[in-house]
Amino acid sequence: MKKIALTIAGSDPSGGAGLQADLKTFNALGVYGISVPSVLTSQNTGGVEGIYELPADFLSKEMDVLLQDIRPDALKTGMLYSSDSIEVIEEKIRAYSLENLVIDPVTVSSTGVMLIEEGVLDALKRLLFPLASVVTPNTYEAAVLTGIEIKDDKDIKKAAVKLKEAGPAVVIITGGHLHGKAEDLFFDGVDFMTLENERLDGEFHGTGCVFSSAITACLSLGFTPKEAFIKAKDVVWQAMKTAVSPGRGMKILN
Ligand code: PXL
Repeated sequence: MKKIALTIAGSDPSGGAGLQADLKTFNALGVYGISVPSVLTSQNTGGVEGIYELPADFLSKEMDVLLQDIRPDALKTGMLYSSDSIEVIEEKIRAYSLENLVIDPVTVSSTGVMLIEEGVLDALKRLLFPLASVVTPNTYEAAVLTGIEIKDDKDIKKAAVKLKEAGPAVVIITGGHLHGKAEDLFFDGVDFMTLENERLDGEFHGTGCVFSSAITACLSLGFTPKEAFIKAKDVVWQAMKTAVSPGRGMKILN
């Protein structure tokens, strides 16, 4: 049997981000994907128009019914709209002793639409970060989560150290672009490691989702977080180079 990865994330009908992007990424890495929608969005490649959160008791039921049957080797969370959802997810991770948790602390869409309610980042930090193997904020999310204004490489490192204090085994801050390159910083409490790529032209949708789901797939396959980071960076880069434009808006990784 293949390894199994679970995504708990929002639905993006355009397939660029959210659980659809996660499932495609799991599949591309040879991992069997399962998914629990936390939120439905109405959106196309031009942006998010509407958000409908699944009620917490239904999220709870989705997870129970699935997890009583299938045990994932790794899991990730993406868009979580409310603290109620986060409380349910924390309870299930503990109840089913789930391991290899990756948290993508989604805050805002590529087009600037807020994807979370007040209090969500605090709940994420307090309830889920201590359970996480890897958290993958981008520089904007790292700044919001830590209150550190990020202007240079030193600030990114400071934010990584502060996020590590919230309990995850590894912090990866993506999308530093202070030298005109796409730079990601890995920190495991001891070592820092930076990987960089050239920037590609155009607006891409779902890079954060593909990155964090590639890490999740790699953890399910038994990679260390550092090996997962290196592989996921390459997966995103390759998928950006072969991106498609199914609609009139942003490019979608493929
Ligand atoms: O890219 C962040 C993101 C995650 N999940 C869903 C989204 C988006 C951005 O639009 O719609 C469902």
